[in-house]
Amino acid sequence: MENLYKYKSHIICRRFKNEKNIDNRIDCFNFFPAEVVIARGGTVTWRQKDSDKHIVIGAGFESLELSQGQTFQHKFEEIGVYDYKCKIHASMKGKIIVK
Ligand SMILES: [Cu+2]
Repeated sequence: MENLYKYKSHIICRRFKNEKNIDNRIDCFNFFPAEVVIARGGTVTWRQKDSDKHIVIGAGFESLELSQGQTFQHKFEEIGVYDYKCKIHASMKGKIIVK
């Protein structure tokens, strides 16, 4: 369990254990928290706080081009690990772990 959470130098990860709904912010060219654990059937909400536009893309989900203030939601029905990134800025990466 413990090794599921990795701390990266420029990204702060918070722990969410079996929470149903997660708010995820896009800010300063980072996904924060970059890695979250949710329960199966949970929804992740990405809140775009950055002045630059971003597109969230992962296996089975893709947002529109998000401007500041916009949000994107995806419900995760299947257990698994979902890596995602920004379609515009490849260095922006995140991970959703669905249990
Ligand atoms: Cu981006």
